Amino acid sequence: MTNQQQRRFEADIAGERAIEPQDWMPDDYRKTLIRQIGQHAHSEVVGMLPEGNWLTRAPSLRRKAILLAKVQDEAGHGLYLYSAAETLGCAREDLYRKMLEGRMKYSSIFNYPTLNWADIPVIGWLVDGAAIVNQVALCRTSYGPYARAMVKICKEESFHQRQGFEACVALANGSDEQRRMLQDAINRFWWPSLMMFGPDDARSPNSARSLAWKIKRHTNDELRQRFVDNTVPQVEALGMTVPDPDLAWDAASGHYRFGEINWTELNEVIAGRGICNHERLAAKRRAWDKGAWVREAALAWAEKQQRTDAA
Ligand code: FAQ
Repeated sequence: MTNQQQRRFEADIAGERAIEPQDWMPDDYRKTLIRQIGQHAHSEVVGMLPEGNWLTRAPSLRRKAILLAKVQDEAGHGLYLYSAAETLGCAREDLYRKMLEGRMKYSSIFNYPTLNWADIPVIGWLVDGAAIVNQVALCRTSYGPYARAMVKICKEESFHQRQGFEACVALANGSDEQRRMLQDAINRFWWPSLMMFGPDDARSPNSARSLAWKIKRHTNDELRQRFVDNTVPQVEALGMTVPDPDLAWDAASGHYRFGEINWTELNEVIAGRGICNHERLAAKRRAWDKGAWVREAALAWAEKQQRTDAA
């Protein structure tokens, strides 16, 4: 590294010019991006499992077609993100193996079970809703390939969130049993959705540096507050309630105040001791092993093509 390279990097960050793969960057900036983009990619592909669980049981052909499209979109998001991570010089297979071995994280939210149909609309609405709040901010992240991947991903997440809310409206307008199912799903997914934004700012070891490098554009607590402010009126519009006795509108600040998050629960889930951690990783390991023949066949085909092209 020369002083000139370091100065140019800092000037690009200060001047809001995207850092591109061929540009010089500090080692820790590269490592932070590989960690965050890698975890983000793993979340997308592990996130297919709770919803995939309901593909064969969606209540109508229309709901099934929408869910199938959504789950496929999540696979696509994973692929864009693995590609963005690869521009930083890491191998996709290496990242993926680390996730399978429990050496890389994925979002805590996907370690909760989907117990009944109402969980699927609620995931679309709350989980994709939380993801959008975080990802809209990441459209302005300082690393070019990550920011560009986010633009397309946000468009699709926005469709996911709307289809989720529309399916929630159908349940809210349905029978007493359907309304009970919807409230139960909100009760189970509300707090885990708030946990998606990470630990509070005082206990977020990566935030200060990621904010200075403009990898993150807002703190965990700022984005969590934005999500609560966006979402509480939607819960009310559905005629449902938020499972938080401390939730209150604070006119002075123009924000909702909410109760303390169960940080022990978040830490336990992140540490691999959530309800579904074992099940999720086992499913991904099984898929990896079963897919070995596809990877071998693709490699053999590529080698054959290369020989043909060279001849
Ligand atoms: N779960 O210092 P911080 C989706 C880890 S959306 C698990 O605050 P940072 C769409 C964190 O990695 C979900 N781990 O960390 C979809 C760090 O660990 P490390 C994915 C968590 O990075 C919808 C440690 O705790 N979205 O998939 C969580 O500055 C429906 C300390 O935390 C993204 O990944 C958590 N909730 O901020 C798909 C967005 N929170 O590596 C399918 C991009 C924190 O130091 C179906 N990521 N940790 O050991 C980010 O914005 C950031 O990485 C944060 C965490 C905000 C998640």
